[in-house]
Amino acid sequence: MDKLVLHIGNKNYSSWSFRPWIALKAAGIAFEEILIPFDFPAGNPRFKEISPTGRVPVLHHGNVRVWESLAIIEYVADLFPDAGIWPKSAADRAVARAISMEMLAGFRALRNACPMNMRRPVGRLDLPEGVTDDVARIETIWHSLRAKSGGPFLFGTFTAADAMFAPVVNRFEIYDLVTDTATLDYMAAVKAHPAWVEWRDAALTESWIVPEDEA
Ligand SMILES: N[C@@H](CCC(=O)N[C@@H](CS)C(=O)NCC(=O)O)C(=O)O
Repeated sequence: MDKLVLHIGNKNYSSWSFRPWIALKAAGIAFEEILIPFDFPAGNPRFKEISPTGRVPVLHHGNVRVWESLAIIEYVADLFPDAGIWPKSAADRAVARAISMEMLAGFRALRNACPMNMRRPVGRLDLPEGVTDDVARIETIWHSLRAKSGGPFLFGTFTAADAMFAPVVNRFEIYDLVTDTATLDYMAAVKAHPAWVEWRDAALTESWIVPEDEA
């Protein structure tokens, strides 16, 4: 089989790159990673060469190009159906996909006001309207799924659903958005995952600064 090549942006900032990257790593799937930094004021022209949308992440697999974080995860899950990327039961998979799509399409107030930033020291912001509602909805999702599965992750073991919410764990922490013990327990479980640690450690060695992501 051709090798999987995942193109990503800066590990410090690129939340959409982080999602498929951590899903593949956690599932033990081998891939090559090519990091293209946002080190130009108007984006990096190389994004347009590798990705139909000019955005990362994008997966190259032989002649196949897959863009959009969730589509990349789905493609790899199709290639490796036994890797446990999605939960085992059809009912759980449906819920996992539903909340992943909520993440992809929603939580805009939180995503816009509170960019992922692995090296930002913890500190609160004046939050615009909508962020509190986004945080509450995410906590409801996390609590109900972990109560049902028994944790430590949303569906017990780490799945693509946890991957889709991984950047939110960083946002909740660095902008000091949550205090609930069950929420903090879930965040601790995600942050202790070896794939999270590998990404974060690499992010901390990066020197690129993107001013618009420094909230
Ligand atoms: N919906 C897309 C979002 C991709 C996206 O917005 N990527 C950002 C980086 S996190 C990007 O490539 N930005 C560069 C640009 O817009 O020039 C996905 O899920 O993959």
